[in-house]
Amino acid sequence: MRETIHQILEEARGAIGEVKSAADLEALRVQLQGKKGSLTALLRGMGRLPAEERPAFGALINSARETIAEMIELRGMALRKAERVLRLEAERLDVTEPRPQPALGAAHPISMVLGDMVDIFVGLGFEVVEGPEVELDTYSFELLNLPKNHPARDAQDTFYIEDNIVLRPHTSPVQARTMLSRKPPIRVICPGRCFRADEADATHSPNFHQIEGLLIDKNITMADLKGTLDAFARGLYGEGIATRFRPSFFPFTEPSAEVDMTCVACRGKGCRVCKGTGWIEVLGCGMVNPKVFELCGVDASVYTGFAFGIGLERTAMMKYGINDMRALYEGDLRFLTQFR
Ligand code: 2NL
Repeated sequence: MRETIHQILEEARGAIGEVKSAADLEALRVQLQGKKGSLTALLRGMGRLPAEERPAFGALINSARETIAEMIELRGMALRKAERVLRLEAERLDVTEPRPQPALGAAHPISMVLGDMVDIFVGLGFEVVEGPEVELDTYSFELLNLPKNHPARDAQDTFYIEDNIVLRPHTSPVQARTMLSRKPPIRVICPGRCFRADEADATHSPNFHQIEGLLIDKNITMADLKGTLDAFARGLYGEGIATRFRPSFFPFTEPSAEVDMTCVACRGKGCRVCKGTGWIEVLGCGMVNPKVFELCGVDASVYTGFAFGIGLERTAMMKYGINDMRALYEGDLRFLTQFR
């Protein structure tokens, strides 16, 4: 009997030592300690022993059971520790490991010239104001001295949503709203998206961008306008860039002018870009028409002011040498990321 118990213990020790995982150890434990285990079988067979020998054998078997339980417990601890080490190693995250770099984007050329212009005008004391792209006819036309039946209001040029609602064809409605809601002095620039019913080609897009500026105070003259635009031209393209005014017409300004800048490509010498003239047309401007002041609640006997409008597409094309406006809207990243 002692022999048998000794043998059972040695077999258990060997089997427990060979088990390689906590799950296998549990299966072995059930086998060794369960109803079908060899010790259990011995215990059952005890009935055949003489009564006086039973307690000693019972104690012997129980001690063997305890020894096996201890061996299982120790092996279990060792296995769980080893498994933990493996798991931690597998879960280890090296936060210093270099990763593939995500593709770097670039600001859109329109956004870049917009940023440049806003910086310049903010430096001159202007404030950025924005307004809705879907506008009332009143702010888009009526208050800007573009009465009903004016050719610029033609449905051929303007996107109409309803009789009185349009996609704004310029950002002037933002200035009209500003004049109606504030008292002079006013110094604002109004950048934003505008819409006109044009066919897309190399120089037109039904959706384009503008910055308009408006300055109103006492004793503002065309000299202030000229000085402001000179500072703008130098800010955008550097020293040595001048502006030149040519007479023009806009319903909202009087007098009105179109403004050329020294050609940036040849610095005024004359080249293909400026068709030999040394000048490039960049914007339209003028002294605010007293009629517009009257409609927008500004006292024209006290205040004068100037306004201007600049197309961002034109400016971006000039600055970056882009010859087709459609390239700005096709979303080809190989094209768009080359200007950063
Ligand atoms: C151009 C010409 C211009 C204005 C815009 C304006 C706005 C108000 C009052 C007076 Cl509320 N004027 N805007 C004035 C002159 C020219 O834009 O060729 N833009 C691309």
